[in-house]
Amino acid sequence: MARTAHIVRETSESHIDLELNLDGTGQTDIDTSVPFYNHMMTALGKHSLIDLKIHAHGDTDIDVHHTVEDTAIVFGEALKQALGDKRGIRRFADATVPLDEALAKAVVDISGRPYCVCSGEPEGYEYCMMGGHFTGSLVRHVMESIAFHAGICLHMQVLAGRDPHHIAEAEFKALARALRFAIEPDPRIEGLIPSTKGAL
Ligand SMILES: [Mn+2]
Repeated sequence: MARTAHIVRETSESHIDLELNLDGTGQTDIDTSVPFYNHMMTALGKHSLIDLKIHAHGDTDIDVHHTVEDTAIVFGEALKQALGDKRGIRRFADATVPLDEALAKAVVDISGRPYCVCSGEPEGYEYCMMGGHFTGSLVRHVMESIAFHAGICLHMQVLAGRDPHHIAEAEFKALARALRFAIEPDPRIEGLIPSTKGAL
């Protein structure tokens, strides 16, 4: 069965049209109207090997917050939908990714239980502005929104870093790499659900 999803979400604050294919090659078509976020979501698609199309716009004249958060919510929902009953996946994975001086580690469990723990951001990271419009605080907000709406457990640790752009990009790439392996079919358990409960 194709592991794909297409979700359109419209509110008074944003319009999100998102399509993904978990068994892709990392092809992306990302236009969220938020340049720095385009860069991050492109990296997420590229390094997770998820084909990802996102066309989003919203009330960015107020602040990019709504459009960024709502895009993350829809990405999480689409991930959950495309995973279906999670049959045959590896389920657990971790990845530690550097970007020059920055180093981020992501650990995921495609558990069906939403949880997110983020740690290690350097002092003041949340107030840093990237691309003139994207604050460091949004990185954790995006991670939480994805985890909660996908129904996955995500631990994100910033292990090192000074430049906020490097730190954010290492976090998105670490998530991408961890997701890539966690959602990948495990040939040793073909068709089985990787849980002693028999359901995820
Ligand atoms: Mn918010």
